[in-house]
Amino acid sequence: MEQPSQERSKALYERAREVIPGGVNSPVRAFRAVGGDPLFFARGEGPYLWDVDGVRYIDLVGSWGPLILGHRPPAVEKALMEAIKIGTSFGAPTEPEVLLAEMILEAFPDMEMVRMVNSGTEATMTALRLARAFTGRERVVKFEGCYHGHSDPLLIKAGSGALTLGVPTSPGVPFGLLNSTIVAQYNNLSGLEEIFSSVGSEIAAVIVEPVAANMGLVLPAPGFLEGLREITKKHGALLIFDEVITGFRIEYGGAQTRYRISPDLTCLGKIIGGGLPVGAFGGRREVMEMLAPSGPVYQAGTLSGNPLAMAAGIAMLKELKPENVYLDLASKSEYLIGGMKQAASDAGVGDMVCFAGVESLLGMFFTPGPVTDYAAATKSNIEAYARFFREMLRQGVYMAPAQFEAFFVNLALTRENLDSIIKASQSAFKEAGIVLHGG
Ligand code: HOZ
Repeated sequence: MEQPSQERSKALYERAREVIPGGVNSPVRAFRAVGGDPLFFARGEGPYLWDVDGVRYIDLVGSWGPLILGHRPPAVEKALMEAIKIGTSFGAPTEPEVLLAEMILEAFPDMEMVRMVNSGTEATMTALRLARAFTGRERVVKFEGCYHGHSDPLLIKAGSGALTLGVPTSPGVPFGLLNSTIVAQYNNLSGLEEIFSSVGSEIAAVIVEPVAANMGLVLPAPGFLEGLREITKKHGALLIFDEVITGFRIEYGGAQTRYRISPDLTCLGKIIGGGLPVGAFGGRREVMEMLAPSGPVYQAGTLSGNPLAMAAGIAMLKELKPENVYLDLASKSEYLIGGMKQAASDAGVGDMVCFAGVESLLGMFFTPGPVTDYAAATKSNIEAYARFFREMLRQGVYMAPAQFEAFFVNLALTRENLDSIIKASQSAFKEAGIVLHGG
């Protein structure tokens, strides 16, 4: 199968490897899991990305989720242009921070206060510190295959790039933390109950992706999130929802609104900055008021509440507010997943592939499934995914360059784009079938 020219990407990759470890600033981008060299992108517009060799791709990654409106949505671009005229960073309070905080609290009715940071990693890292301080306990529970950024206590049995590269527990994480982070199985409430019945009084918090989207896409089983709420409440531990991917994505108020669960703390990320570097965490007032300067728990940052990120976030959330936005996203997603299922079945691999989706957050495994946890997710045939990915790319569709990620539908995708993706998947599933059928 002939690939479009990647001459300039290759040259840039060569240069990059001299000056950036692995040639990339975030590991999954290196294409190690799918083979070939990474693409370097020149620009994006609406549903498309163009690489530096001028090849156009329909984008199903959307900067790993935040680009719900597609690339360069006019409202966000206009807000950024206005903001840039005023100044790019003050390291001091500004009005847009207050407005974005109000908008977030309106979207998440159980959140009473919110603090802006610069990334999802910072949000989850600080949420844990806060939970420890609030409860006076040290240990935290996370679920195998969930990814909450790359702070030490959370880089244990982690998903996403860590799983893709085969280092779910990274070297460099202090040995002592292996004891303070307890790893449980996603969707297994009895396992969690056992943990709590033996060391419940030491557990400060349970942190979870309410829809796990970093080991591929794994949905919460009915009752799982309710069970987490019940168990944590019973034992006086906090429940932290990492909604970096699901917040404002699966609906305006995130997974907690959809599944009607009220966590104690919520972490948000890039979506609330329309793709600019930003994160936030928020929750109950009595917990949040422990943060400095109201309380003693320290967290700070010159770029926290950065005016450009705030302006982009406010514009983005305004665009997401009308109700039909999520209906439109859902109908595009349904159409896409229906077409891809049909394509898999036409290619003779329908019973060897399983799909999952919540609104515009989609996933696919090359295993019959069901995939309910990390062990099942890692049964996916990653060579089949790699072949599928390469054929999609050859046909101009850019998907996540790793099996253990989700894919994301955006509002800029037209029916014609969706049909092109489905058409490309017909031959991509055939390619994957060569591996799946042992050819
Ligand atoms: N680990 C991120 C996705 N879950 C990838 C981030 C990136 O490469 O930009």
